[in-house]
Amino acid sequence: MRLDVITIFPEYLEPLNVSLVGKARARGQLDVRVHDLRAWAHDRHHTVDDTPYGGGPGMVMKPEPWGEALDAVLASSAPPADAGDAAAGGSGPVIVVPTPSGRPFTQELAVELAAKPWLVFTPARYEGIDRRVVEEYAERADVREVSIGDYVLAGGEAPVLVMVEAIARLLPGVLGNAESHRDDSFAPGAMADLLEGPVYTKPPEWRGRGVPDVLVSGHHGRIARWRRDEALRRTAGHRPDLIARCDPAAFDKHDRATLHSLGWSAGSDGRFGPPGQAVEE
Ligand code: 6GU
Repeated sequence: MRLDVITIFPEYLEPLNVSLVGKARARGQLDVRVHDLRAWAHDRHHTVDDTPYGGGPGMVMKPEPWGEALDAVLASSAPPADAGDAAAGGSGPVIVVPTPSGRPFTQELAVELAAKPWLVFTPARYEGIDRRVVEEYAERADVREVSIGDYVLAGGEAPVLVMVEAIARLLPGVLGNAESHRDDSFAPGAMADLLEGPVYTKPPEWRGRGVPDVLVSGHHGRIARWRRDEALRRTAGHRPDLIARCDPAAFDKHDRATLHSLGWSAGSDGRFGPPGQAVEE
């Protein structure tokens, strides 16, 4: 997979040389190219921002440097002769525009993007990029405006690090153990969208604290059941919205008993609701 990142802070992307992503690069599984946006700003001060039309606080990133940068990066790989139209899902890159006003970055989107051959990230600073840039490239490429969560960061570089790590670990051969992401929290279909419960390793006693007996019992069935109950407990506590959203058919008899023991009950549509939520008669 090829990844291009266009930024005014190339050094912010240094962590892409470390750990899982760094190793994937060293092995040739990832071709990462970080570009300095200011290389395409031609005035003496390499200006990339200007005041917003309509007034208001902050600055807006000028369209010209982004246009030249994206033209150069997109032209740096000639599509195969039989390539379809990029906007229609051909061989061109997916352009990922990090912005707090984008669609949520989810595990589902990570899986979708991990299947693409080429991603171009355009992390912005200031109040964002002149709107015409997204409009222009949406005519030539698959452009996704994406947010990593409901909080505001000073720029899109940290979100790029987050998204690249989530995507890279899904690439074949990057994680090592092919089983490793089957049980991920949020892995489609895995533990039916439950959070993962607690984990333990040696020593068997640490500062007077033991390990749940079931985990050293050797009973694989009981261990699987315990893990599922812990996942239900954790999810009910930290992300009640995920339980409420679950298809009731995803819960077996024991799941129902566990949820009931946590004070959850099924409504008229069969979906589980949290303790204290009125259940219609
Ligand atoms: Cl993608 N960018 C910025 N600046 N803030 C964010 C974000 C992105 N996602 C959540 N907050």
